Amino acid sequence: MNFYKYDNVLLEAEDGIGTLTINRPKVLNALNSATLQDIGDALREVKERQDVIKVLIITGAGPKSFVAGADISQMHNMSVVEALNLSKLAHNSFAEIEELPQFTIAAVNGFALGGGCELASSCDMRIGSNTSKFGQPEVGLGIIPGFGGTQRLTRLIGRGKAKEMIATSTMITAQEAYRIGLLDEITEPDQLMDNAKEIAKTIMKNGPIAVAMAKYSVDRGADLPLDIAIDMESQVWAETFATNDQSEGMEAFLEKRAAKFSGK
Ligand code: DAK
Repeated sequence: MNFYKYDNVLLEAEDGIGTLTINRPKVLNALNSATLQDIGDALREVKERQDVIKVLIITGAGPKSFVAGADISQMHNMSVVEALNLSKLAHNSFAEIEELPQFTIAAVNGFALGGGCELASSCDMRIGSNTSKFGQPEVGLGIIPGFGGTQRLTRLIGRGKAKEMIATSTMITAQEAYRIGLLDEITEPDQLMDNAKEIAKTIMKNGPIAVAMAKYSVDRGADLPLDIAIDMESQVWAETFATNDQSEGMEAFLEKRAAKFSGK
């Protein structure tokens, strides 16, 4: 097992699966600027270490919380300039999650509020324990979701539900999050990480370049008009024929054996 240690996050890698744990359990893993900085640094490490991290799981330390939002004690007397700097830090990190070539899974082990819900929404999929809770409480603090919540959440669950969650600022249960499409799976709390790792292993059986290109195609295409998106998909699809993984995947099928992908 490899460990990359930062002050506020832990990055571990085992059997190709990376786990990034937001590690401030005393404040329910609230995001201050140092933590956002650490997340950004860890993500750059993840991107560079595709040899040891094929899929990334993001979770929170402790039994109670994934991330209970931005750190209110740091935020409450911020100036506009400080708010802008914090905003850039967060936007960069959350965009880096989306742009990682590796598939990302949020394993939501408790509260995912404000910036926590936004962090989970930046991942490729979300699984949650049946005790997890989601919410965008910002308007109750006199601000609006500012780490992409009015945008990514809307794309995940639709305008009506997103506006309801944001304007009421009430928490929803894991079951409700599953019903509206915010959670992709629900598990018992003690099975959450095992379940996330099982999903990661299933993904890792496939061609890593194809997984990265499929992720890219889904994300890029989602905001384009359909005809342009289909064009883009054609290009990306054709590019897979430049990879060894494509020859190996198809030869393995024809030879009735399991493919051995090299990621080249
Ligand atoms: N920030 C700082 N400390 C927090 C925190 C947070 N978000 N959430 C919890 N804590 C701390 C509590 O103060 C408490 O500390 P001590 O009193 O023990 O020192 C400890 O964590 C345990 O929390 P509780 O005692 O409150 O635990 P409970 O089980 O009673 O309640 C709770 C759990 C999650 C319901 C409650 O802690 C809570 O309501 N927390 C706040 C949730 C929240 O409103 N989060 C912030 C959402 S706003 C930006 C863009 C976006 C944002 C900011 C800036 N820019 C563009 C610059 C994002 C904003 C947000 O995320």
